Amino acid sequence: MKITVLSGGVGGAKFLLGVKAFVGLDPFGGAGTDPVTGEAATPDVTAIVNNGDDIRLHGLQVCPDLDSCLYTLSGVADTVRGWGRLDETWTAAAELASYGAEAPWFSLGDKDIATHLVRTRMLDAGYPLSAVTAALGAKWQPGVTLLPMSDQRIETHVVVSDPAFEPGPGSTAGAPDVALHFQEWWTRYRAGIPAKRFVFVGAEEARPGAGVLEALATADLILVAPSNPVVSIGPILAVPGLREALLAAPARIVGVSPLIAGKPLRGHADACLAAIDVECSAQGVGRHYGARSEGGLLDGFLVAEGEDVQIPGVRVAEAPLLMMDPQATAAMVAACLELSR
Ligand code: FO1
Repeated sequence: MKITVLSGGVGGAKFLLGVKAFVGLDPFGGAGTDPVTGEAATPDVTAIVNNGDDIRLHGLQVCPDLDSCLYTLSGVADTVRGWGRLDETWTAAAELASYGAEAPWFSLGDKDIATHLVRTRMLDAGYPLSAVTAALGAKWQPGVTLLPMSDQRIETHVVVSDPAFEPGPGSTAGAPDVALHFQEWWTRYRAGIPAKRFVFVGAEEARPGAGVLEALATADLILVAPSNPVVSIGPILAVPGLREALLAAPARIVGVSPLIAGKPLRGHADACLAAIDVECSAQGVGRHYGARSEGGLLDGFLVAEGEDVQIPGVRVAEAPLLMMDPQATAAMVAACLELSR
């Protein structure tokens, strides 16, 4: 069964571990080999991954959500820190900070830098991000086809009141608006400055990445991971042509609530939802996504137990949503499949 997942962030990567377990793969292993031909099996699972978090730092292209998938799905992610590599060291980052180099609030681990060097070298040689991601996957064997939502650069920027604003003596002027790169808002300010709006810079000129439209057209089931609806799923839906492809897809589309009792498990989905005036609840997110029968995204929506959620045009079911381990997450996927029938 071919499953295509819209995914971003750390939650999305953890969800993909469960999707792999659900289709019978070792969650931390590769796609295995075809029992007949003995060749590497083509993964049954494809993830369309947000690359709006990407940032160019020290001349390197960093793709946090794609790297979360690569590292998590091959078992080398640091699940305590929540991002980056296990057994990481920070020698280069410390040296960069000692030079006063840019963005000391965004630390690149030494092992992680190797990924960015290889990726940047290939991008500079003209390879699209989708080809670069496939090349990195050859080493990591994530067991899932990882597709950037777009091969063009899209950057999420966050409009806030300028945090560095110093009113002049006697001046009563308020702080002007500034656009921060998402990563500065997310890591330097911990999403602590109210976001006035999110801008997906470059989205208008972008197109779906290689393989994305096909992954939606050929899926037997499309899942929306319990990722941040605004800054992980939002940028994916902002790529021209993607919403239309989702509406036209033959497969059912089932989302998983990223909130339990109105709280995100990690990250700052609450701050993001507040910024777009969406209630921080499963109902709020479900209605924000909307029913596909009315031009929205969902046919079904899986919410945590005990949540009273009604969304016109969307079938809702309850299930335990704590992704404690791949098996627990696989049970969530089974519940999504049930909903899709
Ligand atoms: N998150 C932090 O809170 N602080 C960091 O210094 C940081 C560095 C970093 C480097 C590479 C990378 O792939 C991710 C990194 N993250 C860091 C996490 C990142 O902000 C998030 O993973 C996503 O962008 C949010 O989904």
